[in-house]
Amino acid sequence: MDNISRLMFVFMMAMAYMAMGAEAQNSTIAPNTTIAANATMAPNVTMAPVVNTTVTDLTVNISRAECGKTQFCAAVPDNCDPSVAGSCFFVSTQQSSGQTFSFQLRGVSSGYIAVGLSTDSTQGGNDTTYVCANNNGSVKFFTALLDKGVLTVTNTLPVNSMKGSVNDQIIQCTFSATVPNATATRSSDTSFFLSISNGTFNNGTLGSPTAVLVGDKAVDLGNSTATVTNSLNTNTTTGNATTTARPSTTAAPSSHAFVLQHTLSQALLILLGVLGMMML
Ligand SMILES: *[C@@H]1O[C@H](CO)[C@@H](O)[C@H](O)[C@H]1NC(C)=O
Ligand SMILES: *[C@@H]1O[C@H](CO)[C@@H](O)[C@H](O)[C@H]1NC(C)=O
Ligand SMILES: *[C@@H]1O[C@H](CO)[C@@H](O)[C@H](O)[C@H]1NC(C)=O
Ligand SMILES: *[C@@H]1O[C@H](CO)[C@@H](O)[C@H](O)[C@H]1NC(C)=O
Ligand SMILES: *[C@@H]1O[C@H](CO)[C@@H](O)[C@H](O)[C@H]1NC(C)=O
Ligand SMILES: *[C@@H]1O[C@H](CO)[C@@H](O)[C@H](O)[C@H]1NC(C)=O
Ligand SMILES: *[C@@H]1O[C@H](CO)[C@@H](O)[C@H](O)[C@H]1NC(C)=O
Ligand SMILES: *[C@@H]1O[C@H](CO)[C@@H](O)[C@H](O)[C@H]1NC(C)=O
Ligand SMILES: *[C@@H]1O[C@H](CO)[C@@H](O)[C@H](O)[C@H]1NC(C)=O
Ligand SMILES: *[C@@H]1O[C@H](CO)[C@@H](O)[C@H](O)[C@H]1NC(C)=O
Ligand SMILES: *[C@@H]1O[C@H](CO)[C@@H](O)[C@H](O)[C@H]1NC(C)=O
Ligand SMILES: CC(=O)N[C@H]1CO[C@H](CO)[C@@H](O)[C@@H]1O
Repeated sequence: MDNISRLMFVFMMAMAYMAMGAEAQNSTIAPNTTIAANATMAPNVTMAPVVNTTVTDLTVNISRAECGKTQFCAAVPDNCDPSVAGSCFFVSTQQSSGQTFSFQLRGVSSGYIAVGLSTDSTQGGNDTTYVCANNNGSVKFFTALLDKGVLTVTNTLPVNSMKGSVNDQIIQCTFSATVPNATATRSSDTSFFLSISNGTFNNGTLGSPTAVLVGDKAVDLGNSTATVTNSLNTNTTTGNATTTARPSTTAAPSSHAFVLQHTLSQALLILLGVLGMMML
């Protein structure tokens, strides 16, 4: 009897060990458990990729050659050509994958130009804004949130591959950005009310943006054949910020925490089982 239960105990311990081993092996395959461990403490924190604020020189003029083909475009005046001198504000987006897009932005300003993504028709309420500023003749890139007519620089939004050029008052920049999930617009995760604006950049401070284009409807940035009408053409309303419920850009951190809990509770169950067997 004693030997049998001892054998059973060894057997069960081996089983438990193997089970834990298998789970552990699996969790090493799964990405970045260190983030997951911390994520239980801060489940809401945006898991932004490494933000590289280095801006390299853009040596070509942005063009509208791919508009309607591979890129969604918006411009003021309508369909203006950004590749030649003159007052043309232009933005294009091309989907790389999922929520990640290549952006091209071009406009006229002594300070900065910016493209904003809003999930509602009102500008503000912490709209994601990508800013390209003329910093003594070269482009300085910012990510910012627009609320109540004020840009708050965060530089935490996931962007990379920034390029830029300044030619007198013509500012151009290109970058890759992972846009937030536009849950509020429903039709698509990548549909936004798009805006283009400019403003002053003095002593490193972004002045309040002046809208040049505000989209009349939410457009899917990944739909190259979509078009946007500038609602400022007919009606110049200054966007007064309204407080709207905004989807928080959450990472999906809980799965690892779950695996960890799962493993622990399973090990506990097995141990309890072994203990139970020993009592018999
Ligand atoms: C690893 O996890 C996946 C899903 O999370 C599961 O399908 C698979 O069976 C697991 N493998 C092992 C060895 O536990
Ligand atoms: C959790 O993250 C915070 C800041 O993000 C850091 O200061 C802290 O050391 C982290 N804790 C662990 C256990 O990794
Ligand atoms: C995010 O965190 C805030 C408080 O920090 C909380 O009120 C909110 O419910 C959280 N949202 C999600 C989606 O977890
Ligand atoms: C940032 O980007 C520039 C140009 O793309 C690159 O040369 C540099 O190594 C990057 N820095 C880091 C820390 O990734
Ligand atoms: C590029 O843009 C600049 C400034 O807008 C303009 O002066 C120049 O002629 C353009 N180059 C070409 C090749 O169109
Ligand atoms: C913004 O663009 C408008 C229209 O081209 C221009 O009149 C204004 O001077 C620009 N703002 C700045 C700060 O350069
Ligand atoms: C915008 O963000 C700031 C700082 O996170 C917060 O204090 C403010 O309430 C937010 N505004 C809206 C409308 O969500
Ligand atoms: C965006 O959010 C919606 C609703 O929460 C969800 O169904 C969808 O899978 C999310 N999309 C992405 C790409 O995260
Ligand atoms: C910029 O800063 C300098 C010195 O700090 C100050 O004299 C100047 O008035 C500032 N300019 C603006 C436009 O704020
Ligand atoms: C793209 O936009 C066009 C024009 O608005 C529309 O007809 C088409 O259905 C859209 N395509 C998708 C996949 O949403
Ligand atoms: C703008 O449009 C709104 C309704 O769409 C209207 O009530 C308002 O009078 C218009 N403003 C101007 C300046 O035309
Ligand atoms: C397994 C895995 O995906 N590890 C990644 C964890 O995150 C670092 C930096 O963010 C990556 O370099 C690793 O590849």
